[in-house]
Amino acid sequence: MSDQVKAEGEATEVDAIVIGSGFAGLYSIHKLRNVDGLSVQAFENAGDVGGTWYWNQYPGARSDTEVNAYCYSFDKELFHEWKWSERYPRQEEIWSYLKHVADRYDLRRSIQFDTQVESATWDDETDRWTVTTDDGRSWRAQFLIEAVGLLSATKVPTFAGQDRFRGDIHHTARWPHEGVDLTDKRVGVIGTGSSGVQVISELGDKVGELTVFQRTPQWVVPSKHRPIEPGLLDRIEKDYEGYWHDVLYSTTAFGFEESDVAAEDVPYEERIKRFEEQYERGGGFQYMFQAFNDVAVSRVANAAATEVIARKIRETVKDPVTANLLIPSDLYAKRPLCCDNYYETYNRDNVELVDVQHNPIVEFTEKGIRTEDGTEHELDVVILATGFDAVSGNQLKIQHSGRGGVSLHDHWKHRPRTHLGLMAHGFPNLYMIYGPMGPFTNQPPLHEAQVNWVAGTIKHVRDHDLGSIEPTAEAEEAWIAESDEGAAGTLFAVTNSWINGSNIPGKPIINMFYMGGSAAYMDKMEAEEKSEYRENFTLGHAPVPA
Ligand code: N01
Repeated sequence: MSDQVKAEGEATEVDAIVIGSGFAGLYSIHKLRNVDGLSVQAFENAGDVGGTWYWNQYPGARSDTEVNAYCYSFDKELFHEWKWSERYPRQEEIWSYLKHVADRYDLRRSIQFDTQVESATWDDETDRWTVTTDDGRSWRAQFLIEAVGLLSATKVPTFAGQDRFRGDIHHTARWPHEGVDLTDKRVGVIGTGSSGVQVISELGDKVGELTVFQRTPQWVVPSKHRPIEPGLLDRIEKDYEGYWHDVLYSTTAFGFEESDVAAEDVPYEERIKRFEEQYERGGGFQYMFQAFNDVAVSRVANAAATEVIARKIRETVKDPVTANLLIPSDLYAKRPLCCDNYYETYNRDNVELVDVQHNPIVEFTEKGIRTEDGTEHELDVVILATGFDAVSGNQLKIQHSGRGGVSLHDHWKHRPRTHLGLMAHGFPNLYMIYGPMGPFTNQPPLHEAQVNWVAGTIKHVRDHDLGSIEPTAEAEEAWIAESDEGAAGTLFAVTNSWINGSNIPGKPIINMFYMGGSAAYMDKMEAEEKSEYRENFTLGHAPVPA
């Protein structure tokens, strides 16, 4: 089919609508339009492609996944021709890569930028979604692919008196593209997750004064950033399919060898020794999954992992009071993070750590931030590194009306509900790339795998003229039960973070991931495909063909 759109009534009709143009959205457009020949219209609320890497231009932003697994795999030529310069590339480099991909595969002509999709309404008679955008237009398509980002809807807390602050306030994930001159400024950072840790480590020696408002410390290991291992990318090219197969058929899809040894099965001294060695090699997911295989499930393994990090914090941070404040009291069971120079930053004379767990922020003043002890911290700029309404946040910004007029808000009132983290019962032909109860893994390889699976279902529906595909209520229920059971066996389930929604006041605190690992997840998708979607889906209005 051609790439042209055809007008029908007031809405413009295409085969598929894609929302988002980050890693997943760009590949969706390429796969459906360039490879499978569908007409595709994409919408992007940003001014350019890039998704996360468009928005997160804060100082110090970089990937904490090694780049050999943080890129596309679908085209070996692309892999060969793009020369990454760093093991953990900076935001600028990843954004350039995604812009290059958009140009190389001529994707921009299908994307309308600066456009927010406001609603999506399913029509059972015609098997079409009608999508409205904030420019007042309507679009129709049989298939709707939402690649709206797992960590994209920002969490922006409002503090008393915030409006009267005379300085500037910037969220890390909405960082001004023209940059912010922080030279010699008095800068406050609220939040010490991945974003905060990166920004703090970057700014220590660049600003006048840095005040870190920490509510909950996180376990940080160094990334041990270094150039890409010489010859690594060439070696990957020599067995390209084998390499990507191994990435996908691992637990985390991070592209490193994962341990098959349980820390619980080795003596204490051996446990500590291995974590010490792993700490020196650097990398957050590596620290959690490369030394041993039970850090996320065993309290014994977890305690050994944190014992080593706590010791390193004490060795690194000269002031013992500050060191103690930086040592978490909870488990090592948030999304593991890594950053060089983080704890060292607190040894600088111009850096102050304020413990807002025990001495909370009371208000913003004209000059800065006042904490409960009465101290007014004078600031020129406040950086909110306060994170995201993760996983379901962006999906719920769109007003979905599914079969029978049921809204996604209602369907997800008590919790997000999906089958495979991809589709929801009552919402035919709607695909959520990396939606709730999707796999807890490195994302780009799984984005591709999910989009390929989606394309397979679309082909099946079109080839058999079925009109629509949708998971059954039973399949959705079973997937939630399986995901919850798997997650309940992990320590993530008992640790507060965005992973279970506990960072957003009022959001249901509930499992939002399939924790069975990438390989098991791939098997699940393949099984659906092999059964021609007969087991867990309703195909069209008719009973599933025998
Ligand atoms: O967000 P977070 P993030 N008052 O939710 C604090 C990915 N990512 O943007 O824990 C005071 O982890 C909050 O404190 P608390 C990655 O997957 C990747 O840093 O709620 N503090 C916490 O310290 C990551 O896991 C990369 O007590 C408040 C912080 O803000 C995910 O994004 C880089 C507060 C939020 O931490 C999210 O990371 C960046 C308040 N009212 C992000 N509200 C890389 O690849 C929140 N906080 C490297």
